[in-house]
Amino acid sequence: MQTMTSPEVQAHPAHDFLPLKGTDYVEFYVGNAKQSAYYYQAAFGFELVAYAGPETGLRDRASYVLQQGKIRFVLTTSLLPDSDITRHVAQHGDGVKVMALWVDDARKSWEETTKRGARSAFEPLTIEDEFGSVTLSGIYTYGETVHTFVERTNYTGAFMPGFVAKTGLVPQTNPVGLLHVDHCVGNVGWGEMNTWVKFYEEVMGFKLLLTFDDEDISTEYSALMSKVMSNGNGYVKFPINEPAEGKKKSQIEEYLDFYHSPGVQHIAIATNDIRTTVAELRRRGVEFLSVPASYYEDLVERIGSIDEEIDSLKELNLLVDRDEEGYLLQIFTKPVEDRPTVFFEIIQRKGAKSFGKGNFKALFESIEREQALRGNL
Ligand code: TYF
Ligand code: FE
Repeated sequence: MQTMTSPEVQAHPAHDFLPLKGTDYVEFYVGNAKQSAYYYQAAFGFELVAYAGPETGLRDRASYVLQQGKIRFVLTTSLLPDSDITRHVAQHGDGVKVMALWVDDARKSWEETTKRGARSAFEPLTIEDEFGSVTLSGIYTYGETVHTFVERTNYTGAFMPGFVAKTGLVPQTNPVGLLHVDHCVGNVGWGEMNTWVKFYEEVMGFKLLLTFDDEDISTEYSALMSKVMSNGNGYVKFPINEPAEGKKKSQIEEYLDFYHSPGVQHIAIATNDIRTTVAELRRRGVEFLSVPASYYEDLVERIGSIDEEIDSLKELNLLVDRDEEGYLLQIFTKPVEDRPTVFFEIIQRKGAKSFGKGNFKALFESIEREQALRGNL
C-alpha cells in the first residue's frame, strides 16, 4: 500500500515548529522619529503609511510607519525624559529594536520558542479595531533586540490597531525600487557567535547556511567570523558576526564600542535593478562605501561574463560576486547615524544565494579606511 503525505503536511513539515512567512517590519528606536521618517522618505523613497502618537492617545511615544515594496520600517521615539525607549537611545544611539516576523500563529510561536529557552519580551496579546485583529508576542534575541511575532488575521487597516493611516511629511513619495528585506545581520561579542547560532538552531529551528572564519575574512587589520542562519523556507536569514583577533581593531569591535552591546549591524534590502536604485540613492545624498578602481580590473576574470557593462558598475562602485548558482551585485552604505553602527546593504541577486564572500577583502578594506578616518582602527 502506498502512503501519501497530504499537501498541507508538505507545506508545513512537522519539524518546522516556527513557520515564518517573512519579515513583517523592522522597528528603530530613534532620537527624533519625525526627522528620521523624513530621511527615509526623502533619501530612500519610503512612503509614510501610518502613525501613532499623542494625537492617537499615546502619551509616551510617537511612531511613524514607512513602506516600500514589502518592507516596513517603524520609527519610534520617546516623549519622556526617562523610559525604555529614552534609555535605549541614550545607550545605543538610533538603532534596531525589533525585527518582527510574520507568522500564522503568534501564540504558538511564542510557546514553541519560550519552551525551548527563549527569554520572553512580552506574552501573546490580541489587539483589535474596526479593520480586524492582530496578535503579537515577543522574545529577546542578542543584546536588547527583540523578535516580535506578528499574526495578521485578514487585517485591513494601515498597519495594526493603535495606528491611524497617515500620509505626508514629504510632498511626494518617489520609490527607488527597494523590494524586500534580504537578510539582517547581528554583531555579537567576542566568543558569542556560536551561542547565538545555537539559539537560532534550537530555539527558532533555523539551520546553519554558511560559515566564514577569520581565514576567509581577515584583511590586514579587521578580522571577524560570521555564520549565516536561515529558517526553513529561506525567507528569513540572520548572519551573526563576532570580532576576531587581527592586527588592529576589528570593525565588529568598533560597532560594539559604540552600540555598547550586541545589536543589528546591517539590513540588506533587495532590488531588481541595482543600478537604477543606487544611482537614485546617490542623487539623493545617500553615502556609500567605495572600493578602488583596481577592483574592476580583474573583475571579469574573477566572475566571468555578466549582463552588466563593467563600466556602469564601476561608475556606481557596485560590487559583484559569483557562486555555483549565479551572481549577485551589492553595495553598502556608510553608517546612517553619527555612531559607526547601523548601515544598509543594497543587493540584487541574479541566481546567487551567497553573501558576497569574494568581496569581503575589498569591502573590509573600505570599512577600515572609514574606521581610520574616525580614529578607531
Ligand atoms: O551579510 C553579509 O554577510 C555580507 C558581508 O561587517 C558582510 O553582507 C559581513 C560583515 C560585515 C559587512 C558585510
Ligand atoms: Fe549582508
